Amino acid sequence: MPPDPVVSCDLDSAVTGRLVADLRQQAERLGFSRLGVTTAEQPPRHERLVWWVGQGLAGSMEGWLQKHLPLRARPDSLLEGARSVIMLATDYVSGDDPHRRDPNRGQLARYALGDDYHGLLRQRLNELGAWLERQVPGCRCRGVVDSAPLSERELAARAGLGWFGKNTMLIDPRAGSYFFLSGLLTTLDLPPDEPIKVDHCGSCTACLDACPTDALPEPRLLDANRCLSALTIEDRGPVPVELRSGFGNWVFGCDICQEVCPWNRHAPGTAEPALQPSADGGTLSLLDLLALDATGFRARFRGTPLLRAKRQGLLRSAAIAFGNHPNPEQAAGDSLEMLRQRLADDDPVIRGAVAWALGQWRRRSPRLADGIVPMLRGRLDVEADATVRSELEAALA
Ligand code: B12
Ligand code: SF4
Ligand code: SF4
Repeated sequence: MPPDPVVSCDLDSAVTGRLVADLRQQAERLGFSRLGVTTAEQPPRHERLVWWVGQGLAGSMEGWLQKHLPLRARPDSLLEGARSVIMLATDYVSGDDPHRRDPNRGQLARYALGDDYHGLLRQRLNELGAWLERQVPGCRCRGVVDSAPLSERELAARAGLGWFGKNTMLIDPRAGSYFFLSGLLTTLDLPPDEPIKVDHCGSCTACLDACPTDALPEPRLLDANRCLSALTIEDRGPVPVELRSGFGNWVFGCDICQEVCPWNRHAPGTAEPALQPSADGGTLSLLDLLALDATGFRARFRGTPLLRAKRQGLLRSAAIAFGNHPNPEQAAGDSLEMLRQRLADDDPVIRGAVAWALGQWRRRSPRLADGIVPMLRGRLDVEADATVRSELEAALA
């Protein structure tokens, strides 16, 4: 079948001015917080993205990002004849959990407290695209929310939705950085918005100073090999030992470089029901997490962003968070028995993380050490996996 003809949608400036004003209203009605328009030309600093991936700074996402670099350079490759990209911001922060600093509980990134945002934003993008296609018959639209290789942050910066903070987040001077981005490509030629030219970070370095794993070695440069967000959500396998203490009690994502940012003090937040925290609030009991088997994990997190970490990732991070507990004797109670059970988990990555956590407790509490050492030795007697054996030996050393 021949491809659809590319319908040129040149409108006169008075008509596009009215159309964009109506588009803003329609986007707001659908629940988007802000909107900016840019051209479908190559995103600014695309060469910087190529350099970043080439330097190995993308961590485990390197293969995926590398493969799509040519498409990222050409937004119009995602929709034939695309001339504009409408970038949309959706605020997501929703109250706060008073138990965030409770070391018996695991912290979740604020974006992940409610349902998976992809479904919500996709539905809104589809509605906005359908609305636009009705206004200008012949024009075509395609919505993207992490679903296609679009440099969302770069395009949103060019569309005036924020400036790049030193933490690499896009920050809106009125709304901070707790917002999702999504894009609507269109064949319409819409007047682009102006980017923000001022660097509002000034001399502040709060995010660089606060990052617990030094994942921001210099302003606007992130090393995904060290970022807790990548380590807890994307990465599989054992976490490098030297980064484990930086986890604190984060088990899914990390917001530290946003929490310390002064521009987030007045983040507007959202009342959207789908983005509100589930019954547990913004944290999860570490003990409950470690109790989950494969079926329990799927049932508990179906429809939420947490599924992405898989059981291995979430339980591995929960074990590391237990290992970082400042008062193991207070935590021990039921948790020590749970850690003993997980030392025999089917997944070697979870077994390894549990061995590390027990080693941390053993070192910090001579009282607990009496029970922990035989536990570790008993496991070492039967353990066949070489990596887990090294973890057990290190925990006993
Ligand atoms: C890969 C990815 C990650 C990776 C890498 C993050 C990163 N900083 O690159 C990991 C897994 C670590 C990650 C983490 C997070 N992510 Co993420 N991630 C993405 C994704 C899929 C691609 C980002 C990308 O292209 N990175 C490549 C690097 C090179 O880009 P960059 O760091 O942005 O670098 C640019 C700037 O630094 C800029 N730059 C460099 N120097 C200079 C100098 C000046 C003067 C200027 C102006 C600019 C500038 O140029 C670089 C090249 O583009 C996007 C979605 C998308 N499709 O775009 C979401 C996205 C960026 N992530 C998002 C979120 C919410 C997060 C987290 C907050 C989640 C969490 N709480 O755990 C953290 C934040 C960590 C952080 N500080 O960035 C949001 C960001 C929204 C916003 N307001 O910015 C996005 C847009 C997803 C979405 N659809 O909403 N993420
Ligand atoms: S998300 Fe956390 S680990 Fe990643 S750069 Fe920000 S503070 Fe550092
Ligand atoms: S914490 Fe300071 S340096 Fe970092 S992004 Fe916010 S304003 Fe910029």
